[in-house]
Amino acid sequence: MELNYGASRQQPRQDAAMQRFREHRFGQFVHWGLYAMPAGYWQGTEYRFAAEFLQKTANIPEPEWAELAQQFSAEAFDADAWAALAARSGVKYATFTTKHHDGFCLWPSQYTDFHSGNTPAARDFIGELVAAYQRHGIDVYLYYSVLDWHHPDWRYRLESAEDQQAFKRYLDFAMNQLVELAQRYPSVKGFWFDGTWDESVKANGRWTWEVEQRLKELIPGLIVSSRLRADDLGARHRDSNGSLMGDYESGYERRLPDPWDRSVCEQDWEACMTIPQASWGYHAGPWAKRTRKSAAELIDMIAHCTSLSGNFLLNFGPRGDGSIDPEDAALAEQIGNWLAQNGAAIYGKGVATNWSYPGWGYYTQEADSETVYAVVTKWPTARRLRLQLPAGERLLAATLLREPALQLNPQELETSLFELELGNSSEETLVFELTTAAAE
Ligand code: FHN
Repeated sequence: MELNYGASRQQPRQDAAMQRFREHRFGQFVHWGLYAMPAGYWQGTEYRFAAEFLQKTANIPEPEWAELAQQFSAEAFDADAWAALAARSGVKYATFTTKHHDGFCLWPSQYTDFHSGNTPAARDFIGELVAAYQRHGIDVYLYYSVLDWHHPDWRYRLESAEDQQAFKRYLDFAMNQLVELAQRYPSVKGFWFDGTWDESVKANGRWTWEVEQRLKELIPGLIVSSRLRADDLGARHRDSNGSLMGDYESGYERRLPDPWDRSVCEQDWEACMTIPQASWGYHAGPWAKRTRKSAAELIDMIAHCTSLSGNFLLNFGPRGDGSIDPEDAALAEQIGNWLAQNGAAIYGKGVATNWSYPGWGYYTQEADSETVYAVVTKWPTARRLRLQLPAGERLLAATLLREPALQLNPQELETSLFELELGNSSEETLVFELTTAAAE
């Protein structure tokens, strides 16, 4: 089918910027805004839903919500402390919400008054974060919600000529803000879009196409998530011919592809994940605490994504005063400690093409390299690990990555099937570097 605003390519990008993104494998998502102050509570009631949706779940009139900006002093905000923690957690890139659905901007935008410059904090948080994270060697991406509950011209549907005119003004406003972001922060590596699922946006595939082109003209090499795009007919992520729009698939939200589904490796992709069950913004309630994921569960997800050549973007919701919840900070350190010892199996790695999903964890491999890593996240109760090698190969040795002096000698059970005796080592997530050779 002939499309004017469909996919711009049929194959994954192979330029250096894309290769860099692909090698990162682990990133930090940050959702921070006015919603971090009420943190899931309104007038003493706990709302057990995503904290960044509180304005809707608690039916708070927009003007009342907007008044929160006058309390936003963020006295504990320290961009360098966030960046230092992120670096210790092992992330290679970070994606910050510049404007979430409530329309509040974390930079002093010239196109609205509803921004962080007009708060008691009077700061350009995005500017500070971009500078601090880059100082710590972390690439920065910017999240932007097209959906906007604050702007008078936002429309969910276009049912009248008036809607059409208003929404046209809204799209001009959003384009202006996006150009403003690209011009203020030209060192960012990409844009992550959200809030693009409504009929009004789907009817404007051309605008989504123009946004992608315009931003890429302003920042060469820029990477744009698939969530921005709609085609001529309103198809999202993938155009009406089935081709991916944008540079990578960003539809995996709080879910991962099946670990045996190799079809996802045909394109670049990223999965984003919350620490609690379903809140991206900081939620102070017991509901959010009860559903927190452990470091081991999150490390499993990092390895899971790597084994399918995808990136994992783990969300943090800092508190309203700008500090990071100590439990989140501890989790970040735990993940970072694991990656400091085992990162060789993650960074720059991807699918081990000829190896099938083992069930007890994941295999990862660097493209064109012989070395395969076995990441053991689910311990077999018998403490023996079965490894089914690709036909025609045999396993010579398995070296514990964090303790290279420890080598396990594999036992051959049948052709291409080997077993490792794990002994009594503790049940943490272990990584073995495998040495293989062609069977004689
Ligand atoms: O509604 C948002 C949600 O608050 C959060 O920003 C996530 C992140 O992927 N995106 C939306 C839901 O798809």
